[in-house]
Order: sequence, then structure tokens, then C-alpha cells
Amino acid sequence: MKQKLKIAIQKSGRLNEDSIRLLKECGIGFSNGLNKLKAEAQNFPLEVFFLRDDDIPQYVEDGVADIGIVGENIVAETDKKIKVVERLGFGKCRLSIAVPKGMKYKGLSDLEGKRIATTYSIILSRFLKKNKINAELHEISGSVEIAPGIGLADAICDLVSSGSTLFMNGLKEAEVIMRSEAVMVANKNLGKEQDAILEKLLFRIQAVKQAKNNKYILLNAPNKNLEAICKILPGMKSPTILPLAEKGWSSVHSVLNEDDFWEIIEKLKAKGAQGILVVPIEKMIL
Ligand code: PRT
Ligand code: ZN
Repeated sequence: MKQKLKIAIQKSGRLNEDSIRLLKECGIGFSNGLNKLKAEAQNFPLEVFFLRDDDIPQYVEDGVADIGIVGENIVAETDKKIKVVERLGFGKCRLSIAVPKGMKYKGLSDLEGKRIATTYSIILSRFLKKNKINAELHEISGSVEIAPGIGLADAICDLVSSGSTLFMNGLKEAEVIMRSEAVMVANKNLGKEQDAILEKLLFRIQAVKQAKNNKYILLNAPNKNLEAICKILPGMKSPTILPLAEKGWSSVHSVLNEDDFWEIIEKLKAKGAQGILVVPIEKMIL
């Protein structure tokens, strides 16, 4: 029988949809009906397991799953013998210490002797030890943000993304302990066939990631400024130039990085570029 790669993704929660979307963008389709534990991909040797995120590192270490998609925060907190093979760019957040809004917080030493509530006791105790702060950790399993309000703790350590949960609970962010995003993790001793399937999958993921960071650009340029315009465009190799029916004008095609996008557009306009079209790229193979 042909070998398959087993991937564990979150069953429900913040990473579930983006994990499924990523696999779909890689051309891997599977049915993900409610209450399903497992699904088989239709057109790729992949078996998908739907699990709680906290359990994914253990399953990958044990080899029940070969790979998994999980937040770096969970990778660090569970501390299993697995490797991170790709950062995926979604599920971004930070693990932060927060204190009551009214507290005058000047620095880490203000946490000395304080009670801190968290579900991330491994990462937090490592951080405090490194910074030589003695604080009392209260490990709780959820709703950490209410701990100071009910007198259970003086501060908390929890995940933050928009900051509105902290705000609504009268807290402010004091220290960022780690930044996190979803990553692909893998078992350290994958078989040869599994390794080859993983390589294929990572190749597709990288093509999808690249495409998201880049845009295809088409514009019309007066020939007298072509050289200046080509210098502004980075492109994969060099821009494609096609003559327009109108004399003295050309059409220029290239690829732009999302980061310096607007700056480049402004420079192009200044050099007389017109009819600029910017189009999303679906896949990008370098
Ligand atoms: O059921 P299961 O155990 O699988 O899910 P879960 O409830 O433990 O995790 P889930 O779905 O909440 O989060 C999964 C992963 O998403 C986390 O491990 C992080 O890697 C990532 N992530 C990104 C977040 C957030 N952003 C986030 N904001 N996880 C949780 N939060 C929570 C945070 O704990 C706090 O309660 O959202 C609240 C803060 O959000 P803001 O926007 O108000 O700051
Ligand atoms: Zn969880």
C-alpha cells in the first residue's frame, strides 16, 4: 500500500479555518464535516487528523501524526521533541504579561514577589528565571484575564492579539514575552517516504506564501522613460516589455513585493507610468 503523510490540525478554534485554507490553496482537498476525527485527502497522499491544539505536539512526537499545524506558543509550552519546519504567517499573537491599568509599571522588577496567573507556566517560569525575578505563579486553565479583578492574582500572562480583552478587563500590556504564529511541526524521525511527501507539501506551501507577498503589475510607459522605470521595478528577473500599438509607448510587466508596494507605485507615477494594473498572484514558483 502507498504510504501517506499524517497531518494533525486544530479541530475547532482560531487556527482551524486558516489551516484548512492553506491546504486547499496547496491544491489538497478533503471533506471536513463536523465531528469528524479524520479525513483523507482526495488528490494528495495526506491523512488529516482533527485534534485539540494542545495535544498536537505530543501526537507528533509520538509519531501518531507525522506533522502538525500549531501555534509557536503551544510548541514552546509543551516542550516536546519535535522540529519546526515552516512558519505559516497566520494565527499571529504575542504572549504578554499584563497588569492592572492603575498600576505604575516601570519595569520587570515591579513583578518581584507578585502573583501572576497564567496557562503558560513553562514559558513564564523560564522567562522569570532568566530575568532573575521571583514571582508566584498561579497556573489556571482558562479566563486568565479575570484573575486580577477577583483578587486571585496581581498580574497575568496570556496571549494578546488586538488587546481588547485586556482593555475590557481593566488591564494593560506590560511585557511581551514571546511573539507567535502558526507553524508546521514534524516528527524528528520521519520515514523516507513521509519525508518525500513533506518536501512536496512544503514546496507548495512556499509557493502559496510567496504569492501572497507579491503582486503582478502591468503598466504603460513612455519609451523615453523605460530605462528609469525598469530600474524602479525589482521583478523576478527583469521586467517584460511589449510595444503598444500607440507609437512611443510600451507595456511593462513585473512582480512587486507587498512591503515596498506603495513607494514603488509613487515612483513609477512620477516617471510617467499610466494605466497601472495590480493583480494578485495565485502561486509563485521560483
Ligand atoms: O480547543 P483547543 O484547545 O484546540 O483551542 P484553544 O481554545 O486552546 O485555542 P484557540 O483556538 O483560542 O487558539 C489557538 C491558537 O491561536 C493559539 O494557541 C495561538 O497560537 C493563536 N492565537 C492567535 C490566539 C490568539 N491569537 C488570541 N487572541 N489564541 C488565543 N487568543 C485569545 C487570548 O487567550 C485571549 O483570551 O484571545 C484573547 C485575546 O485576544 P484579543 O484580540 O482581545 O487581544
Ligand atoms: Zn487549546
